[in-house]
Amino acid sequence: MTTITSSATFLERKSALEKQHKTLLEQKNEPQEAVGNGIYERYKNPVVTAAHIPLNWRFDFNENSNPFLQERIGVNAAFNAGAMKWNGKYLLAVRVEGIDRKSFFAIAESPNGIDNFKFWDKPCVIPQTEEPDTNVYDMRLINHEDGYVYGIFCTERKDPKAPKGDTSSAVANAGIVRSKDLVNWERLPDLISNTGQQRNVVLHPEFVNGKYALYTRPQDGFIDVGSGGGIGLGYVDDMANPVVKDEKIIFGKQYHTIYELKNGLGPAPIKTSKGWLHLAHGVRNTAAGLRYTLYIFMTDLNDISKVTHVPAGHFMGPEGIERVGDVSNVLFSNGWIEDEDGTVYVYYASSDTRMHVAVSSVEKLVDYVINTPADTFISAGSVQTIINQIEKNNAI
Ligand code: M1P
Repeated sequence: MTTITSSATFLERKSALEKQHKTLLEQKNEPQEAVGNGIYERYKNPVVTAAHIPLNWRFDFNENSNPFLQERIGVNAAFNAGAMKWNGKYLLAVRVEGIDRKSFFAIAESPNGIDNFKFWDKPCVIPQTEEPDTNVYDMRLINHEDGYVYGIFCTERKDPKAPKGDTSSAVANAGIVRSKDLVNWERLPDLISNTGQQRNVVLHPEFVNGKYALYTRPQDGFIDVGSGGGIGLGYVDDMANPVVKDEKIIFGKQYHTIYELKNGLGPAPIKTSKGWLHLAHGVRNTAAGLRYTLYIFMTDLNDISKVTHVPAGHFMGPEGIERVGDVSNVLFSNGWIEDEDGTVYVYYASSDTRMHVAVSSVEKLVDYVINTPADTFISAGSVQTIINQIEKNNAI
């Protein structure tokens, strides 16, 4: 590591900064463990962090206006990225959060999906609706069969009904953009649904009976989902007039599970010969605050409202350094990529701070979702599940 003293010249600082940044971006990544769980391999280094943000977004490199080469625009975190393969490259639509608390989207691209992620020249410019977004985050990228790439994200604005003096209550809804080149985005109206607030809205990649199908997450308040919640499914005739009809909960929250308090869909599902594979997050409360873990479930190929398989417990929970960050004890994913050979890159963020990758395959994930025992919802049931496995092993 290059150490730079306070007496370093402008040029010395610039050269050291550039060297440090290049080293970070070109750092090779490798799997964490020699023998993992057989389901996925976590990779050692985060794939994108705040430190990956281009230097010219953060520093004014004019010595006259910035003689000390100070960082003028700070970045706090880079997390909750949508993902897709595009022109042979692995893209992440990263939620970049400035130190001013504002999140925005920026595309980072890698040649191999596991390292060497570099941001495109400029952050994404998202056109505004009549009522500007105060904050935008957590974009899902969906390559829909209608020929557009959709970006569905959360748009947050101050709650107009908040009592005077309440300067933090907000209203969350789904913002919608679409593009054919991922550079020029067309803004469509925000989602129109019957619930007060929506977050974690995802578009199904195929038409269902000629309609767009949207996974939703209705909620009563900004943080609390209230008495409703759960992962919903509804239909829209025209994305240019996104009125959700027939919204029904297909995966509700449930007592004493990892999705006891709330849940939400991650990226758009992957189609397999056995059903649609879904990645979601589940939230439970603990004495140390909310704990977010990732779980997987499968829905029927011909009836996407029917959940067919749900392994017990989490698919991934926060480990090691992942446990700590701006919002600790959180794993969140809104992006995965299925490669042509069936490899699946699961991009997940830890503790609202940084992005990681875990690598699996469609075959492994289907095996996991179908053959992992389901939750019995009581301790005695968990014990019986273990005894069944011991006896099966004894019989070999
Ligand atoms: O802080 C954890 C996550 O909280 C929200 O997710 P959810 O709506 O499911 O509770 C989002 O703000 C998400 O961005 C964040 O990572």
